[in-house]
Amino acid sequence: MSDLEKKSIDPATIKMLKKAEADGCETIFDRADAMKPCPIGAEGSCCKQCAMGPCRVPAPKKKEGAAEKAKRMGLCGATAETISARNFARMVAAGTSAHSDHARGVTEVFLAAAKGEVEGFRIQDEQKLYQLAMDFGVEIGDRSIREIAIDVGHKALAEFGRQEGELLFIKRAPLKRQEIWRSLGVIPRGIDREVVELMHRTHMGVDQDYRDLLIAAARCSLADGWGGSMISTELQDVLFGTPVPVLGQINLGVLKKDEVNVVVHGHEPLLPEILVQVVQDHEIQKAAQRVGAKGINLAGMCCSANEILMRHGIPVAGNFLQQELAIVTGAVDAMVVDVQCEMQSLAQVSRCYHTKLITTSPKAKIEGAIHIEFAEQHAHDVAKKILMEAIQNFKNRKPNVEIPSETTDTVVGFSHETINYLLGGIFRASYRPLNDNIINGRIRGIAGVVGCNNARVTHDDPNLTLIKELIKNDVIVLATGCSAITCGKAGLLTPEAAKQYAGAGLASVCETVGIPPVLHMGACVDNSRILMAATAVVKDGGLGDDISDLPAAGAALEWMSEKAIAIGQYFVASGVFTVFGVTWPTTGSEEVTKLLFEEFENTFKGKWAFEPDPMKAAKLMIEHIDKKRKALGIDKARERVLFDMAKRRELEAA
Ligand code: BF8
Repeated sequence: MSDLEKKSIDPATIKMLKKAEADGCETIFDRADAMKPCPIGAEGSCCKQCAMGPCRVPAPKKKEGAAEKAKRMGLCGATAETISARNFARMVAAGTSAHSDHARGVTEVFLAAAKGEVEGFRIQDEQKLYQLAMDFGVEIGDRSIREIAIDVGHKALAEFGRQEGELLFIKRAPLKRQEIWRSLGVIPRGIDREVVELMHRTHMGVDQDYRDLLIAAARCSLADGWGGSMISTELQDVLFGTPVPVLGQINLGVLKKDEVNVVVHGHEPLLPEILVQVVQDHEIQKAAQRVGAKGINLAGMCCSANEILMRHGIPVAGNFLQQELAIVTGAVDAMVVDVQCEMQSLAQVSRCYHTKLITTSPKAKIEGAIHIEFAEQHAHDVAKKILMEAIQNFKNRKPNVEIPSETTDTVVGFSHETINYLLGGIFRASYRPLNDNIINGRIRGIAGVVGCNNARVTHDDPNLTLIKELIKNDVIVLATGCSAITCGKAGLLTPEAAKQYAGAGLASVCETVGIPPVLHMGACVDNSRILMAATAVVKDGGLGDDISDLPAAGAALEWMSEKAIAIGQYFVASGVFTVFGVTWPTTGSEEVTKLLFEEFENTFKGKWAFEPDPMKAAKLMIEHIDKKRKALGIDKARERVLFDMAKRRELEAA
C-alpha cells in the first residue's frame, strides 16, 4: 500500500492529494503526518480549568496501589476521574450547544416565515406542522396554517429558555424509556439550561464526583437528541419539505470545468435553500454565461450538502476531509461556509488557487475570507451577491484545473416518515413490514453508522468496512453526516447495491420494497430521525417495549467532533449500544471508562464501546444484535431463514 493509499480509500481524494503536493499546497493530511496528537490530552487527562494548571494527571503505566493512586491529582486535588469526566462532559456540552444553536437559528427563521416577515421561506409541509402542533399541545381546530405555525414557533423557541418541567419532545420516546429517564433524574428541563449547568458543574471546584458529572452529561445530551437536534430536523422539514427519495450524485466529479462552481459547506440549511432557488434565476445564469461559463453549478459539502441533497438532489462534492480538496481542483469559484466543521486552513488553500472563501454567519468569521452576512430579511439579495462574487471570479481560474472524474449515483432522502410510507404504503403507513422482517429474521437488526472523517485514520475506510460487513450480515444501516456521504461515494446508496453487498435476507427485503441496504437519513442533526425511527419500531410492537430491547446498535468509527460525543451520549442514554473508533477520550481514567462502557448498561440500558478495528466493531455490534434477538425470543426465526437461504442456494445451484 502506498503512502497515499494509507490516507484515503477514495480515488478522487488520492488524485487531489497528488495534485496538492504538485501545486505545493499543504492540506490536513500533511499536517496529520507532521503533528501527532498530544497523548495526555487524547486520554482526557489534561485539566486546564484554571490558571494553576494545566495539570496533567495521566493514566498509570501499570497497576498502582491505592496510596500511589491517591497522589495522582491536579493542584486543587482533582482526581484523574474528575478531570476525565469533566473533559468528557465539556465535549457533550459543546456538541449540544452546536446542534442547539443551529436549532435556535432555524426556529427564529421559522417564526419569521410563519409571520410572513421573510421572503423565500414559507411553510411547505403542512402535514408535519399539524403533527408538531399536536406534540406541542397547540390547538388546531379551524385555525389557519399561519396561526398554528406561529404558535408552534413560539413553543419551539421556548424550549431553549425553559427553566423547569420537561422538554416537550421527551413525550415522543417510548413510555418505558421516559420512566428510565425520570427514575434517573435526567429529563432535560430546558436546552440552554442543561448546557449552562454542565459548563458550571465542570468549572474548577464545582462537581467533583465523576458519576454525578456523567449523569449530568447524559441529561445535557438528551437536550440535544430529543431537544435541539430534533427541533432542527422537524422545523426544517416543515419549512423546506420532509425529504422523500431523490436521485443525486456524490464526489468531487460533480464539479464542472465549464461552469461557475459554488460549493456550500457547513450546517444550517437556511442560506443553502435560498441559493438553490436563486441559482436557477435567469439573470444569474445569464451573468454566468457572460463571463464565458456554460452556467452555474451549485454543489454541497458536509452536512449542508446532505440537507440540499436530500431535499433537492443538489450534488455533493464530498465529506469533511475533502473540503480542502474541492478547492485543490482549481475549479471552485466560491466556497460558502456558515458554521461548524469548516477548517480554518480553507483560507490558506484558497490562496493557493483562485477560490473566494465566503463566510456568512455572524458567529463564524475566518481571517482571510470575505464576509457576506446572511440575514433572513434579505436572503435573496445575499444569495445573489454571493453568486455574483463567484461568477466574477470565474475568469481568475488558473490553468491547472483538474477535476477528478469520480462521481456516484445515489438515492437519498429516507426521512423517518418516508420509511414509514415506503414500507407500509401511503394509506397504511407503518413500520410493520420492517418489524415483521426483523422478527422473521430476514433483517437481523438495525445499525446507525454516523459521524465524521478523522485525519488520524484512513479516510472513509473504517466506516465503509464496518457498513459493508453489517449489510453482508443482514443488518440494515441508517447513515447520516459524513458517513452517509462515504456510503454514497462507495455506491451503497442505490437499491442495486443490495444485491451486490447485502446478505440474502436483507437483499430480499430491499428488492421487495425497492430501497438501498443503507438508508441516507440526512445531516448530523437528523440523527434525531434515527431516534424517531427506533421509537416507531418499538411502538409498532413485537420487538420489546423500549429502544434498548431492539436488535440495534450505533457506531461512529471516524468521529472527530465534540458533536459526535454529544450524539453518542444521547444514543447511549436512549438505550443504544454505541461503538466509537479512532481514539477514546476517557482512557486516562479506568473508572470513568468503566462507567461509560459497563455500568451505564445497568442504568440507561445502553453503553459505549471503543473499537477502532472496523471488523471487530462489526462483530461487537452483531453480537449485541444477536443478544437482543435472543432476549426477544426471535433468534430461532433467523436460524430458519438462514436454513431457507442455504436450501434455496442449493436448489439454485442444482
Ligand atoms: O455535523 S459528520 S465532520 S460535517 S460533525 Fe462535521 Fe462530523 Fe461531518 Fe456535519 Ni457531523
